[in-house]
Amino acid sequence: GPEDMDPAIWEKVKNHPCYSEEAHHHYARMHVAVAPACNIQCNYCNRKYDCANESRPGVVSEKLTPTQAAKKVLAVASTIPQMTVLGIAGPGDPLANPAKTFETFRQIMEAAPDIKLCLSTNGLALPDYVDEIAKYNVDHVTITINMVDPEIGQHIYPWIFWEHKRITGIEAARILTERQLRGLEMLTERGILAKINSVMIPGVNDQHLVEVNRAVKSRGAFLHNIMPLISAPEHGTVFGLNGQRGPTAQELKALQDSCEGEMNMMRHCRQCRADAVGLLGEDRSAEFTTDKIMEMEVEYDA
Ligand code: CLF
Ligand code: SF4
Repeated sequence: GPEDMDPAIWEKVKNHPCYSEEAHHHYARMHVAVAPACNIQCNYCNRKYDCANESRPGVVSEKLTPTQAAKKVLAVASTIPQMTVLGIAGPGDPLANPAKTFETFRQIMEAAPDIKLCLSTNGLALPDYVDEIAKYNVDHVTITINMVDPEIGQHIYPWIFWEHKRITGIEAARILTERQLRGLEMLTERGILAKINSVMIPGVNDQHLVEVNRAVKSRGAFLHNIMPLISAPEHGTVFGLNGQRGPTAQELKALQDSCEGEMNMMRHCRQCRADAVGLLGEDRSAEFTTDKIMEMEVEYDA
């Protein structure tokens, strides 16, 4: 709440449903799926769920151009007045699609300056784009960080695409962790709030996430969101096909509890879709398909 927070930070979080537990009862967020490409491979990926970069069964999201996305944002904002935050979180990595991501932000910033902009990334390209992120007044950036030890990272990430080459194994994980932590430091230096999402993968990084928590806290992360791997063969993820299990609710809570006190832990994440619309846990995306938006009377010139 406001009593235990720097007023400048409270201004940034008080109506962001992911950054404030209280706000999520009253304020809504939406995602626009403008970012199809990705620059890394995670063993838990199925490109349907985001921010979290998570894996759950579902319907493939409709991919939008920046102009369609801006139109959609205005249509939703005129229908759902509690809509305060626009996030770009996939279905790939927003910073692997920088032209589309930043053109979307530019159009929304011009057409609807009151809407807060939010971004979720795997962090590989983040150090290259922190200045651009600051330029569009993006106040909230989520980095998905699942390890700070390349020995562990090699079991989560089969490859990254980096400087025009595919890199595998420990070397790939080493570059990824360096870039993620440097990106976090750069955000902190600029006063941009950073949230860290981590996917808890039993037997792979579950013990290690306490160390991740310390590493991100010491670099100024505002909030840590440890989420369960959702793994089932029908989801088609590498982990699912390998029979890798997700954590139980008790295991997840025990880990979150052991990190609590070190820093703020998020416990109300709903592992949203790439095109989620509405309050957290509510999905109104079907009301805002491109066909329906085109029929709505929304004033917008790109
Ligand atoms: Fe979206 Fe993510 Fe921004 Fe929120 S979602 S880009 S920070 S506006 Fe939120 Fe959804 Fe959890 Fe993400 S509940 S998956 S933490
Ligand atoms: Fe999939 Fe996201 Fe990982 Fe890219 S960063 S492979 S989109 S989970």
